[in-house]
Amino acid sequence: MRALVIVDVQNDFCEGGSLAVPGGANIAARISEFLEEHSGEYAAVVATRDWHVDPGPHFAAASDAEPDFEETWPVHCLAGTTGAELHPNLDEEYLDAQFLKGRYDASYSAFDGQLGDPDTIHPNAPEGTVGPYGATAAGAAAIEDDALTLDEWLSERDIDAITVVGIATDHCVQATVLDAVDAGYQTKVMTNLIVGVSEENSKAALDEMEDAGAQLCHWVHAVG
Ligand code: VGL
Repeated sequence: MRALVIVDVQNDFCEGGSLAVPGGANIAARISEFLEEHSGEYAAVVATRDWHVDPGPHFAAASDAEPDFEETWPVHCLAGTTGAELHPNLDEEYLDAQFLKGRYDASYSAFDGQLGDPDTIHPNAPEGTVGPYGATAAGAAAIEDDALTLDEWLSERDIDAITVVGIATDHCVQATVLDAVDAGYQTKVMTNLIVGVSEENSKAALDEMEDAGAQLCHWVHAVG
């Protein structure tokens, strides 16, 4: 059984966000079109979200430096804030679960994610902000201590194959695909439903994913 894993289609990674990847908003819309046609072919559809509170050197601001856009980044996707919301072009109605990653580290891979409930305001949610950048305390608390990992959640559903789409080809998509292959999933990447930070690094990332054993494929939109 196969799941679709939608990686980090969040406001901060799209136009207008703090770490905007050009083409992000368009990819969000294309993924929604794909879901409309094909969501029924997947045993599950899940989304990941970067969900930072204080991820150490992942934020250049931690060392008062400028981001290099390869290993250090502008502040982005703070837990509980607008920048960490799924982009409005992504149709959430198809999502079976969301996995949150990176509260206290970089966590590029979806397999670092844990099941979370980020958009529900719980009556006992803590108030105010937490950490140096303004993540909300409620957001930081949106992952239960014993929350399932993505791998556990997929295994419980006998899912042994995944297709990956989303942002960014040369970072979180790549890390997710390489981890998926390592964990034994039959892994596909849909090359026209991803977008990268750097064109050159994205090409290299796709080569690396293919060399690792992932299958590159693309969505052929139904005509008419
Ligand atoms: C990502 C850079 C920094 C991603 C996350 O989602 O690919 N890229 N943090």
